[in-house]
Amino acid sequence: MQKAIAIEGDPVTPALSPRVQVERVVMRLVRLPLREAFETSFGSMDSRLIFLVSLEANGLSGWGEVVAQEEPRYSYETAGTAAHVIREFLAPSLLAQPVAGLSDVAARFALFKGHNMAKAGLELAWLDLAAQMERKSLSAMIGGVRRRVPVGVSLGIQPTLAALLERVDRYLGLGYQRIKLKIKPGWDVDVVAEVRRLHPHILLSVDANSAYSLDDLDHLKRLDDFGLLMIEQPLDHDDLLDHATAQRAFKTALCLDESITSLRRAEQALRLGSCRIINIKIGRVGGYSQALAIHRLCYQSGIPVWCGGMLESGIGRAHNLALASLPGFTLPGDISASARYFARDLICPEVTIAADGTAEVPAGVGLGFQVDLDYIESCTETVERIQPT
Ligand code: OSB
Ligand code: MG
Repeated sequence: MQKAIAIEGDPVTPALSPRVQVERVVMRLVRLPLREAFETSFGSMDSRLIFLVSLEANGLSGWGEVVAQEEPRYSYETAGTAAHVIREFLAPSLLAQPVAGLSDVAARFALFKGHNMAKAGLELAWLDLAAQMERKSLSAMIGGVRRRVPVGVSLGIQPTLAALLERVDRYLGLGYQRIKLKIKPGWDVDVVAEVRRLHPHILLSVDANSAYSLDDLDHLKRLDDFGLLMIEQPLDHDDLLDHATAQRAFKTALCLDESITSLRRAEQALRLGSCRIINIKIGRVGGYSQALAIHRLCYQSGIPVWCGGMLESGIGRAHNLALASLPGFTLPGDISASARYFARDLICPEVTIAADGTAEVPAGVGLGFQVDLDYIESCTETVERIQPT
């Protein structure tokens, strides 16, 4: 899979000159109802609190999304911790002096430990702002090469098997190239067996969101018989060692999601053999700077990557489309159509999936979508503006 596509050292920073004084950081909470509840091994949700951040400078607004959820179930961060860390630490460090580029943003944030989703929200907003200033798309800013990206769908745990099978049919009918089933103890081998029996040839994967331990290895090994594309994050959210033990026991590739929180963790996972595939989520790894570095590492190591999702609004989704346009993103991402989750999205037009199971990478300036400010206003719960003191 190694092809001669050059990956620049840092395509994002050098082009931008001069330095930009960010005038204001705006945090905004918007609640969007989900079209149906989304259940994983760590819980169920029926609405999504969307955390938007924007950076204002020279009459422009760059938009990002903080993907932390309301409760610390997927990760320790919450919308509340992210607001605190942005308000008290990250926004003041950005506002303190003119910003020279993405690596400058990353260097300022590196002084604060953890809180990757908070950092990522601001890195996203920064890149949109920088892209607008350079009149480029996000994809062009980061060296993207694809104009369309393959996409799959993530199907939550359902009340009945029949409900799941109906959804599998529905999303295959819409063209999605890969079906990912959320699993947990009691909703795993039998469910996968039935989906596989009915669809012998589809790209099929499972995601346990850390619901198992090595004690379950004999049970999980039964998943090895279904020709799965991958088994995502079966074990603890911060584990690499047990996953390495598990990967040695499986024919099927393991994929890490929760455990990959930085370039360093990705390097360690590859060294240990903890997985053969990596799910890159910009939010989980702290933004574009780390996501690009992990992509580069995996590309050079022959490890396929794909773009994960966090039930983002169109603003986060636009950033995911840009990320997935990089050359190493060879597997379908969790970048479904806006309509898979929301009756109405925060951008115009919405993200759509073509019948061939691909989504277009916007070529327009910045996000490449219009931010629907009127609609955002109408579903905003709180707004907080942070200015230099
Ligand atoms: O583990 O990939 C995950 C959603 C929320 C938190 C974690 C995950 C997910 C998904 C949905 O699987 C992906 C999406 O369609 O946005
Ligand atoms: Mg996952």
